[in-house]
Amino acid sequence: MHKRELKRTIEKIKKAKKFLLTAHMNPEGDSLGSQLAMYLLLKKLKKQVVIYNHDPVPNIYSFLPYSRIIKNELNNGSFDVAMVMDSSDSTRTGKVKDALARADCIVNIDHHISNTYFGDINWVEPWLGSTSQMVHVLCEKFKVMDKNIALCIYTGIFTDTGNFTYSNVDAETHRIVAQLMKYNLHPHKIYEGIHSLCLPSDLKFMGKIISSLKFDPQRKICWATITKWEKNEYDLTEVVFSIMRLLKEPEVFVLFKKIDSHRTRVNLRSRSRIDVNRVAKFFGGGGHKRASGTTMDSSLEATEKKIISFIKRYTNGFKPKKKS
Ligand SMILES: [Mn+2]
Repeated sequence: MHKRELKRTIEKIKKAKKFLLTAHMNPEGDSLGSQLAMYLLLKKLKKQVVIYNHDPVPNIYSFLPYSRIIKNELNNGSFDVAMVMDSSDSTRTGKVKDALARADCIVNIDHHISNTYFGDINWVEPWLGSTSQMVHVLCEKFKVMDKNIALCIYTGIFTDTGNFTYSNVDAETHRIVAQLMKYNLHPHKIYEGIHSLCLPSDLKFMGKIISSLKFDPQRKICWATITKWEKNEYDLTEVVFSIMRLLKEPEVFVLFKKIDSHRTRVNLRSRSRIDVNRVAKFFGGGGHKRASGTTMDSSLEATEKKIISFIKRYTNGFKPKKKS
């Protein structure tokens, strides 16, 4: 834990009065969970707090307490502190970036290894599984934990660890979750709320993706290309990866989504050895060692070629075990 930056964050929370909270675009469990937990913490300390996000809250996360207070528009006004949660770069906050300039101090609270240290205070813990876990540290410090905060933090940890299955899960993750469970949370309800919203058309679409999977067994890469990605309320990205992960051998998983004829979204995942943040970074993106992404200004076919050949080179020397 970065003690000095944590201490500076705590001092700011104590001294400042007006707070702006935000996180990255395309909100998910950790960005929403960490913002709402921070909101509730600051409210308990009698602070003025506004949450302002680029995108509306997806329906699947509307169960999070106070999710309705998140604003997508903001009037003029200034802030003592802007807290940017779960964002590797201030540009990832989208239109909120302009409002950040109206704060006296930017506190950057994040766990992405690709973080650019854009804040005045940069509390960045790349080895932690979620930003929500960082907010948990603050809630313990200020002794404000309650059922609503526990639900927000649980959701953030749960989603950013792939339902406690990623390699960023450790004993500490479970210790925290054990504490949160004292607040009478219902993991099965949270799971179903987030994961059981597929439509029959979604499953048919998944079938198409699965039948088009490609493999490089030597380099242990598995990938799919999608020419028509429906942006549904229910984001199928993680579902595709969880299906790919059923395969025993691959180390790297890639999803290529065509945006238009010259733009392609690339999502990367790895199991335990390959640092996909480095791959994404090389192509102008970023993220975590085990989960990252980038958007490229090239066609689906050209992007697929570039990324896969780069990963092949990157994993060169990464030979499958010989059968004895
Ligand atoms: Mn996160």
